[in-house]
Amino acid sequence: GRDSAWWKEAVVYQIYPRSFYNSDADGIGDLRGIREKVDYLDELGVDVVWLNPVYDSPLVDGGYDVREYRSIHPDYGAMDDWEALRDELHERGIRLIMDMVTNHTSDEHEWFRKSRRGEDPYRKYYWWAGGDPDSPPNNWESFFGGPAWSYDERREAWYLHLFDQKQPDLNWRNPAVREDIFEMLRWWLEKDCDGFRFDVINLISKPSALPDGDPDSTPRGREYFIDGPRVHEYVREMYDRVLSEYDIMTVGETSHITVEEARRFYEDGLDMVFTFQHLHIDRGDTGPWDFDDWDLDELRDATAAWQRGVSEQSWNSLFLGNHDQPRMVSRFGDEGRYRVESAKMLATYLFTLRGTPFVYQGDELGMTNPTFERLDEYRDEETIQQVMLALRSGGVSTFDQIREAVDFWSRDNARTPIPWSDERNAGFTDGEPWIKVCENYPEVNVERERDDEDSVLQYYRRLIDLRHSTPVMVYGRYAQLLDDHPEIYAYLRTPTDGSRSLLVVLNFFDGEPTFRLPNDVSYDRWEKLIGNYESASRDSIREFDLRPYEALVYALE
Ligand code: TEU
Repeated sequence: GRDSAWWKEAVVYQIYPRSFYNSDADGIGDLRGIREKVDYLDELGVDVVWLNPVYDSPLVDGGYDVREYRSIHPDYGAMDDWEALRDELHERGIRLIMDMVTNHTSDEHEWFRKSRRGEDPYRKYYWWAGGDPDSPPNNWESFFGGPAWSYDERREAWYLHLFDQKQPDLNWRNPAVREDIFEMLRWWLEKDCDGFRFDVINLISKPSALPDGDPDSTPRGREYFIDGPRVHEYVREMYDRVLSEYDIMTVGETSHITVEEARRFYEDGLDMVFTFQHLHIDRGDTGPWDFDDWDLDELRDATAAWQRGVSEQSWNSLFLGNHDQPRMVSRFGDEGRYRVESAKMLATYLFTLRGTPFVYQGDELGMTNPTFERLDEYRDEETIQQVMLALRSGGVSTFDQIREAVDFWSRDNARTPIPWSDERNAGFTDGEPWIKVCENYPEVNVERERDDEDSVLQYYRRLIDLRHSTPVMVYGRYAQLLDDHPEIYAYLRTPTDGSRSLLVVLNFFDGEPTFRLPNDVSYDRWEKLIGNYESASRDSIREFDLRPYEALVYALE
């Protein structure tokens, strides 16, 4: 049954392979590199590894442009390296889930090459539309900026791409497309992979009429392709025909989704989805690269909506960062003076809510955004395209004018190599790294944090242990306290089975506010389970002052 399941109790660790560890001095992280570091994952205590795409690909979008689903890109190794990694992980009891990109393929995928030549049975594998080569079929926009349509000279027709023009969207209305995808999923499951993270799964269905979108929305057309008309039918079919036959974990990436939609995906058979409301609180409204201040009310409201609306009825994922987002400590904490304290506080938030926590590689070290000095230090295609668009549109005339936005949002913030030591290139490679290393690696690195009891890394280990040994941390109900405190986020996790409750108190800023436990919360005994400062011996937890970014978890009996 789904009431208690291994994936609810699991802690997931996300690996961006290009930046994890380089075993052969070509400057690019690889599968053997990950294998050499399996001890590290084991010591950390994680249960599942989610691997970002490693398939054969022209790599215009970090591998989210798949050329061949059943093979490994030579940058990362070969299929036997993947098998060896899988075995090594399985020996330690760590599961391995793959990133599955099924909304689109690369334009170099065989299906698209044949489709563009009009060859059967691939002719209708993508979204083709005829018409004037000067005007696209509708006004839809790509998530990477610019029109979502490109004209293909060979086929003399337009094709749809919600991302890069080298990422044409598959036509899921065509049953043969679904059949081919299902077969490919089965192929990976038969190879003993333990599940999938489904890339942009809520974008796979589009209305066949392809109507124009509201001109004021970003990206234009979103009301038609986000949670499109047949999306649940497709996901359910995928579950019924493939996923339901295996003991696996699945998580759908679903941007801009509502609470109701998230519950429906769970009913369709996905174990959980990634929601983004809490990562929209600092987005501005004048375009994709605008940013804004956020306050604790916004974070609490977003978190609570999902805790109440999804986690209790179905199941939720918990995350504050991934390979597309700024580093969580730079964004929601303090990357300067209180880097260590705030990284630990945010981790406490992540691990004490109801749902399955996802740790993005490097967050367990308290990694920050790097400083890129020049445009040519960026590697991410989205970053480069958005900058070019801004320059071309005439809104800005130099890179420096949009520098701040790029510094803030570029996906490369999260893609710098894992700092293993304070040696050259942070011990990531003996060659030249494919992207610069973050400049604070002499301080922020694995070797140093391994030896330091007070490091962010050691705190993550303790949190993961605690989660494994404390069922109420996984299954307890979320009961919010102090509904509108501007600095303190506090909640109880209350047991469904009569065990102890948890009290979680998080100071989200650098002030020293006073915490007051509401009078209706009663208990006989209390015990501190974890916190990010030396224990103050306390006579009572009814009222106390917090230190900057302090996080405290108490068990109440
Ligand atoms: O991202 C999907 C997504 O919603 C993007 O709009 C993302 O939020 C944006 O790029 C952030 O700036 C997924 C993958 O995680 C991403 O790496 C891929 O580029 C994208 O799908 C296309 O496959």
